Amino acid sequence: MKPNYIAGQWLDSAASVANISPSDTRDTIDHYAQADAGMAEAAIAAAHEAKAAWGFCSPQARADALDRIGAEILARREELGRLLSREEGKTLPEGIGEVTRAGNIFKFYAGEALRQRGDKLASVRPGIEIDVTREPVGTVGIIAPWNFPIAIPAWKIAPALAYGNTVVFKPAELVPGCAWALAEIISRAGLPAGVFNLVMGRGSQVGQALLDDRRIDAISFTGSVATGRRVAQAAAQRMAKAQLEMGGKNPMVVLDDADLDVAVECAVQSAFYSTGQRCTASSRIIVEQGVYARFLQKLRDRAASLRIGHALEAGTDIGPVASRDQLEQNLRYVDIGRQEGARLLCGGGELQLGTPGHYMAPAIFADCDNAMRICREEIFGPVAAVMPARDYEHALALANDTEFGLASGICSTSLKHVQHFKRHAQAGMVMVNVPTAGVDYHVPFGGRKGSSLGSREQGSHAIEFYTTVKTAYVAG
Ligand code: UN1
Repeated sequence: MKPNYIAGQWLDSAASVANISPSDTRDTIDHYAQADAGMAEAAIAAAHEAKAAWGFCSPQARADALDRIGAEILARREELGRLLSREEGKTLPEGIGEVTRAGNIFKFYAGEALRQRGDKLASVRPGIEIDVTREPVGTVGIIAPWNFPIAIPAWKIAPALAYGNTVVFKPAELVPGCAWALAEIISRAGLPAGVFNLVMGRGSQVGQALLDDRRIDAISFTGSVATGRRVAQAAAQRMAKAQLEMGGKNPMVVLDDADLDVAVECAVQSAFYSTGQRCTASSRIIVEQGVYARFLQKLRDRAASLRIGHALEAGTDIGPVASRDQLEQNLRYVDIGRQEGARLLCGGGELQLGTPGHYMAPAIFADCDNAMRICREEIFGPVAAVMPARDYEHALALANDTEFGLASGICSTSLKHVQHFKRHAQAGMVMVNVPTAGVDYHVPFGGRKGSSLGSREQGSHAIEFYTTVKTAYVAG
């Protein structure tokens, strides 16, 4: 059994869960300890105790630790990428890519630890000086989703540690493998005991303890809208700082003047790669009427060429769905789309392949209406809803007609439309002639409306969440 890591100790627990590959349900990766609320409490106490040791230490110590962690992740990217693909189901190149991203994130924040600046201002009163500095927010509870088993933990844990916070990390129940491997690397990086804690377990036990305990000063969460809402409510109840990344229903607009090969590639990558399991996936493809028929034909041909298969098999383009529950949800939405009158162009069914896994043929619905549930609710699977638009203005209106606002894409060669779209898309991120999914690691990530709450993740903007500002007045 792989144990939890609390107060610098590896701790077994009475309960454990098996980590099973979605590519082949006969393949058990390992068994992982399941903490109860008591163990979560012990981790919170340890992180709380360790606050001073880490919050006041030299930034050089933080930079060195983060650099060591990043270097080891990068050195082991093939091995960890394999583990990631095996447990989550994204393809091996995607898995290795994600691990590389995680390593780079730690390296980036190693540098950020040394770049903490403040402001010095003249007071309006004579003889007084003011300085404005940042301090760690304290102990951070990190709740991560299953679709990026190492990159999302990295982009929360690395800035938390860089800016001097202590951490209690609860990974998603479905993917403890990468979380455990990451914790094991962090455990050897020279942090004082209690600064970083791994608590694997159920949301109702471990997650709830993080929400309720006053010693958790801030909570960073990525996951579903429904859980996000509960996190926001619990945080507001006790005035804890919260940062939430939730769903998306991201549009990809294709105008008549687009390079259609680029547009089809952007659509296929955004909608289907990583099996559509990204909050940045394009699930609404809005196509101007002049190219509508041609675009659909090309999209269908390209989708037909995708190889669905075992995540670790060379040549696989799309791996399995991550779990049986998720596959069932996807199939339910395909039924809903049919009942709503959308035209199923291809895919949408479960596939039986050489190994028993959760395989699904990517689905393309044509002639969708933006009011349909398949255009309004996040499915989180390889299901694309294509709809026609009369002109650019209509396409923009459809793109913005959603309760979400994470990423918004456009494929066009018109500078005028691209510039207008960049300014008027109601989303935290705009992508022009590139897929909506697959972001850089050193720039802000986040959305508007129902997609996100709180300040941005990633890049130097992460400092907003992981620090608190102090204004000091000093009379000489
Ligand atoms: C990406 O598209 O590269 O859960 C990142 C998610 C997002 C991350 C997407 N928070 O899918």
